[in-house]
Amino acid sequence: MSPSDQIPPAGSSEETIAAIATPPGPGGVGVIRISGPFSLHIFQKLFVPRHKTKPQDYESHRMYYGWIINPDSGSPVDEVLAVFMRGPNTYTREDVVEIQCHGSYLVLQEILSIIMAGGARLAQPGEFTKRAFLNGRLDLTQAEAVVDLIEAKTDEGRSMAVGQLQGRLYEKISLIQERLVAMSAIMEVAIDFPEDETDILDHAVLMQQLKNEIEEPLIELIARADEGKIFREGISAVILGRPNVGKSSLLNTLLEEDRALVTPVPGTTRDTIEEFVNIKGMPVRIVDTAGIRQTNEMVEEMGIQRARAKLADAELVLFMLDATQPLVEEDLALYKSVKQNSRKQKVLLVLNKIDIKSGPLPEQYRTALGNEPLVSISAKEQTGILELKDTVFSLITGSNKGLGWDPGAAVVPNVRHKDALKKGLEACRRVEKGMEVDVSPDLLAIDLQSALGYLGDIVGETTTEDVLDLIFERFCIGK
Ligand SMILES: Nc1nc2c(ncn2[C@@H]2O[C@H](COP(=O)(O)OP(=O)(O)OP(=O)(O)O)[C@@H](O)[C@H]2O)c(=O)[nH]1
Ligand SMILES: [Mg+2]
Repeated sequence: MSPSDQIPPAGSSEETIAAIATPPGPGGVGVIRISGPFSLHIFQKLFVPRHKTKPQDYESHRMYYGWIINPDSGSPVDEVLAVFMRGPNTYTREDVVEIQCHGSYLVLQEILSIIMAGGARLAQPGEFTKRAFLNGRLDLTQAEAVVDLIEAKTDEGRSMAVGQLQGRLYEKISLIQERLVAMSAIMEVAIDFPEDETDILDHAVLMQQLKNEIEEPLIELIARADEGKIFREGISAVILGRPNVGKSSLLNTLLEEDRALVTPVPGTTRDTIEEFVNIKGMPVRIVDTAGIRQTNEMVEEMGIQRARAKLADAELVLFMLDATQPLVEEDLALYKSVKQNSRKQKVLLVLNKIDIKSGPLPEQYRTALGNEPLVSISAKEQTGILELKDTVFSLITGSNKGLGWDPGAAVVPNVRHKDALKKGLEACRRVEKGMEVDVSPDLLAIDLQSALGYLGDIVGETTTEDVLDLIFERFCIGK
């Protein structure tokens, strides 16, 4: 039978999938990826190589130059370079073809639709990586690292993702799994030979092993997850203050570009504006908002509502004051609403325009604003910005010395991993308690198995389909 007789029905895992792998918009080069058993078959129907090549003669991992032709009309579509890679030495472990054409969205769309007419179906987001995982090329932590790497916003986040992609978390988890398996094996022997149970189960020794070799590494990983979260996902900081204090000027200064409109007219910013800023390796989403005051103007009022809504999402409030003005009722009312907000964020007072009026904080401010940390800056002259960044960093991380660990070398679990690690740790602690009161080995074995199950969820051995779907939904199409 020729491959064309065998194109599998829709929905089968044998289906060949295709997608545009490069982002939309014009670019020098665009890439289309095809993966599955019919990749080469589909490809050779639409590709005319410069040097005539029979389908069976395509060499794996070799670049071919030629033209993509629409097989129906015979008309040329684009001049391309293409590579056929025979599984299993590919990203998905399946047969893969990658076509590099000119980076025009129309060209890419046209080639993709010809490929689909040839028998492939459009890949779902993350489906290439999901296949790589299902075919055993990556464990689940490595698959997740692919998204982290694509989405990393700072060097620290990037190096954490690379470490995980290299399998560092997987190795750590595997080692703990091995130790749990060894301990379970001892339990099994004790269950099988109850008369020798006391010789086999030396609880003092086992408990020590459990603590040192299993629980301690778990505790260490859990702690690192909290520190890592802010570098992987970043935090959100909202700039709040009454009109004209210089909020948009601060956003622009932090971004080092004229992102938001700045004018002397109070009420300039109407919508919220959000951009990422790298603060000592921590991706911080800075949200500039409409100055908050009483207004009858509908658009401004909508902006103010948005500003208040953003307050609820933020981990940090940069509460901005104008050093050239006395505190007014509007400042105080706003400050009060920040403090009463249920989220109880950290607040940093930012006293702006010190290029016009410097000096210590007026007593009136301190009495009204309590003991919040304060930095004095000039958004316009860009003074005090380093101190502002340092203070933001130490408020969030609780340290002013920088990280204290190397994200490139550390193993940093994410929130999903942390959750499973904690459950695994709880199961181990149940084993420990059980040993203290001499419960029977079959009960200890149950908790050991449950700990193993949680670690299996992390690396993808026992993860449920729903969780897998959630993880791969985060990917873009073509990855
Ligand atoms: N001298 C001085 N002027 C500043 C400073 N920061 C902002 N300004 C000026 O203050 C005015 C208001 O600045 P914006 O950044 O638009 O203030 P805003 O808080 O975003 O104002 P709204 O969007 O209306 O709420 C502009 O004329 C800025 O040039 C500063 O540090 N020093
Ligand atoms: Mg503004």
